[in-house]
Amino acid sequence: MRDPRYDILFEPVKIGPVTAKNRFYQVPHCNGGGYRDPSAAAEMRRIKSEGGWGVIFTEQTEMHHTSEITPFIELRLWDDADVPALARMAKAMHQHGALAGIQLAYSGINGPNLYTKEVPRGPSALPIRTFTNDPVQARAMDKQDIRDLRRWHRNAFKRARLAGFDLVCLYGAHGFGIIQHFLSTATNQRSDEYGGSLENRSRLMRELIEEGRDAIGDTCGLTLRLSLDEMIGELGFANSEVRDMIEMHADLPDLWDLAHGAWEDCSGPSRFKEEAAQESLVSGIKKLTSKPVVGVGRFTSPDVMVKMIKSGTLDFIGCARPSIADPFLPKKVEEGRIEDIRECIGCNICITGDMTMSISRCTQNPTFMEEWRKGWHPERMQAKGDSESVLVVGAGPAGLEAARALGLRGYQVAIAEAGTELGGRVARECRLPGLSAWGRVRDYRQYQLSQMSNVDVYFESRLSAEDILAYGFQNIALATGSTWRRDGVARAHVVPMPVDPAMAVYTPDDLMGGNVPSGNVVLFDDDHYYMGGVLAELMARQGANVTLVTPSAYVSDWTRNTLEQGAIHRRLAGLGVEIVLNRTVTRIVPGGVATACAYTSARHNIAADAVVLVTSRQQDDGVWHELKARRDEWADSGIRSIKVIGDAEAPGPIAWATYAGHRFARELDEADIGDALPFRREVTALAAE
Ligand code: FMN
Repeated sequence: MRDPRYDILFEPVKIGPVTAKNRFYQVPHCNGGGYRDPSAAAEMRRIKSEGGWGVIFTEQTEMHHTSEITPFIELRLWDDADVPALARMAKAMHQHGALAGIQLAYSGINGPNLYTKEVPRGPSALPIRTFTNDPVQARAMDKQDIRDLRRWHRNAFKRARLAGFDLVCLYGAHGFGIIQHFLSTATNQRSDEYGGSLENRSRLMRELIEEGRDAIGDTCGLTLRLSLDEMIGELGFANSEVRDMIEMHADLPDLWDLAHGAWEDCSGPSRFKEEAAQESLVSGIKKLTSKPVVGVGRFTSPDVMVKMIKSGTLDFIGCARPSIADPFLPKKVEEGRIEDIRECIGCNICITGDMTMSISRCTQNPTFMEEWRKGWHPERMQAKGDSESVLVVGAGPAGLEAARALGLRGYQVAIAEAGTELGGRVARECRLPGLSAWGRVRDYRQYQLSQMSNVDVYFESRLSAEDILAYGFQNIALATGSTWRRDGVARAHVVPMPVDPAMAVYTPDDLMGGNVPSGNVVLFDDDHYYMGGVLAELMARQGANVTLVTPSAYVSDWTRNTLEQGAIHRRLAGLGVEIVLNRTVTRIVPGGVATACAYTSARHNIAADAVVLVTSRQQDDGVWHELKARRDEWADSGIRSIKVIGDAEAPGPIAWATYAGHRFARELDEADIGDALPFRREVTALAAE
């Protein structure tokens, strides 16, 4: 039963000619699938319809071939051939009563056109502004180009309508859309009627919307997505001017969709941004227009959502990441199952699917983008197979997810944890600066397990191979985790690095265990994800004088894929951490470290009282090897299967561990598929010769 205080979230709201059944609005988000995996993307959106969202959008859809963002894989609406796949997506969104929305993007100076080889166009002749700094420039559009662009938009609107969408959103946010490029004096340096005054800079936007309305007719709503502040200083389209523009064109679109800054500002990870972080920037805008307003802010708490509506700040609760972590968020609020919400942890691993052109993952929801590929549902598991019992050894993210999903299937599950708390690495890492929300990986599963009568948890149970053989469980999952290496082995050193035995050498496990060095500390980061930067922050906050040395050209290099690399660099620099890039620690010597430039033979020593090695991890798989060696005893012990999963198999990010746990649970007792591909995929059909 729904708590009446959440009733307001379930009121229907009109968007132009259509009505959303509630205020839960899934804003556009890509998923790494796009045009390459349209069935996977469509099924992912269908699941959100089942989960109760009132509005569901596609990701950005390239609306014309003269503006595309290869290598990133988004949707395309280049010509009629793209309509059927999009129609399937719209149908999937509709299945449980959501409004289906498509976001149209003309990327202007954000589209390098690496695939189509077309010359990019923008309001002014400027270099393409992409993550990848492509050596390409856009030419300034003349009047004919603008007329062409308006016609292309009308065509795209008609195709979107043909595909069955109820809402079309023009993308003018995150520095990614041509509308923003015209609105901002940073990118619009024109002197004709499309440049100069705010009225002139918004002319193209007005023309596209007015003409778009004629093209889509009166059964489809038209929305506009803008950033609340471009966040690039004086020349940018700043919050005050955004407000002026909204006041000037108050009722032009059917809804104002207010995102923020560049993508990294808008999708700020929990390490740097709280829930509802944009509240002050969006507050008051509703008073400038009679049209509904949607805003974002990693909303996972229904109470915060209610506050946003009741305070008159927003009409719709926009969610991207929370809808990925829990596609059933609205349904759970509706059914009064608040504790069952699988809250987004704000790690931004979902974004890495897009950034690495692979396919998205979610730490909390391992079924994300596997709904079609593997037939995985985020809330349901198939019934158990023909065995009865499973012992899960280790209660880190892999073990917890395995136990939860196995419990749902109906197995008798015992989870044996060597320590005194659940969570494994998550329990340790969520105590590091900025990572407290990561504890939700544990909290969600801890609560779910507490509700299952067929799952028992045992603490202080460090099991030996002997114990496991004696206990009589039919299936065993070994999720025993990993330990950070103390010998420096990773990428720069594939064999142990020379270490002076008198020097104090620490690993991330030492620091997470409370053993934090002070004085002059060198941290060598050859891991390149978040851990090095987080530990440098921890030590600096505790007063150490930290020098972070990394062979990479960026501090915490891989976090460019989670859009937080800039924020990490800024924070460390602000804390006085000295950042030494393109340099390797070659050995630990008396009184410090010897280093070498990554490119030249330049060498120098850095003095240090202590050295922290953030390099790689070693699997804690001793029990697995013992059990493997005793394989001929398994049958007599009643054991049908033993599998090592998660970090104990091969260390990776937390999302890899929850995925491994989930996969183990899905595949237990299932038929062996041999050499067959373990997922579905789409293969381009070639015409027969
Ligand atoms: N915003 C867009 O306007 N178009 C996109 O295609 C798009 N892709 C995104 C992909 C991912 C994986 C994520 C996490 C966000 C994306 N965004 C995109 C931004 C979101 O729409 C949203 O504004 C932002 O993530 C903040 O909302 P949240 O806190 O609910 O995630």
